[in-house]
Amino acid sequence: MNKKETKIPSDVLAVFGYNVEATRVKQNTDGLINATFFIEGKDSKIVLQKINQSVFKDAASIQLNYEKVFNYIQQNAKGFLLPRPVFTRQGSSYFVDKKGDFWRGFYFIENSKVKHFINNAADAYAVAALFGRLLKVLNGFPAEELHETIPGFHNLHLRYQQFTAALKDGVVQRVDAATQLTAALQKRRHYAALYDKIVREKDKFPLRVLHHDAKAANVLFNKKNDEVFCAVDFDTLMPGYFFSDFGDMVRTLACSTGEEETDLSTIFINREYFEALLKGYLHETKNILTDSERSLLIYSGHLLIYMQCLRFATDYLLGDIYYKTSYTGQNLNRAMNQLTLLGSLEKLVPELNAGIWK
Ligand code: GN1
Ligand code: MG
Repeated sequence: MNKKETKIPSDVLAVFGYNVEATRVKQNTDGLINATFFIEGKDSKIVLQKINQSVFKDAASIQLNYEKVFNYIQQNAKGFLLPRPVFTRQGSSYFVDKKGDFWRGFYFIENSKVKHFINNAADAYAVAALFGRLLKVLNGFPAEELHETIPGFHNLHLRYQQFTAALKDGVVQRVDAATQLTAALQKRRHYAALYDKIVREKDKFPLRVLHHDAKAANVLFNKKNDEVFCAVDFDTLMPGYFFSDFGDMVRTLACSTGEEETDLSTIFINREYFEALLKGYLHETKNILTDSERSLLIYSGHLLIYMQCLRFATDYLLGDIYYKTSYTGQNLNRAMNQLTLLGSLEKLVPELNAGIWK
């Protein structure tokens, strides 16, 4: 999918309480799925987003999930900061415009900034503790009450099937150009088998509420003291398994460089950050996770990086229908980047106990 500039219709601004003349609009180009804007009016600032409805087929379910969880946290974990949704004049947390586009907003958190990369282990610890706390504060929330905003989102079995189907039905030249990548992915099928085992053993691996996009760019830091403020982007908040958030943190915080890097020789897992993530996450979750979850936690990164690699590879094979791209071959490069990262993690955390993959 090619990146496109999006304009905000004036009725959308109006419904969220902004007057076109008195409002400053700036587009944020981060993010591979939704269109994001900073809106600054006379007395308030919000982040307004147009939800990608080919990815989120039932966009309202995102808002319903978020409202439930937001209210639950307000009542049960007051000090845990979350972005406050903006309600329209009609009292809804979203608006569907004449074209059918789906809009929603959050109040901007003053003095906040995003770090696409962290530069010390203390940040890794703090971000992991934040997502650990999220798991902890939602431990009593009934996971089954949440919609699966993207069905099968972190279902590695399904992601492997989609990849296999793309090898069969994908663009022929692309299938031919990616043989090195696809062979490496097929060789690592055991990660999908580990996922199957996790799903089968329901008592050992209970369904939980996870963020499902626990990456560096989805955390706000305080500009003044550099401390972690809160997590953002809860669109994929839904029922899932223990490995998702920790795995995405390994993928995006313990890596030497970002997923757009094409010089593969610069991509590796930083051991110090990996260990800090583990300490930070366990500090908050050790009394919540089951013994089985705790013992597999160090393989979360393997599962998530493998899944991300399958997803980029699948999108490349199918002709770039899901992720935004700005050049041909970008999804192939992203997949090669993730495969390299996975190779580095496999060296750092080898399969200590080969039995776990069975
Ligand atoms: C997408 O929307 P964004 O950029 O936060 C994707 C994640 C991927 C990520 C890779 C709904 O996240 O799952 O890990 O790109 N979100 C969706 O950068 O597919
Ligand atoms: Mg996201």
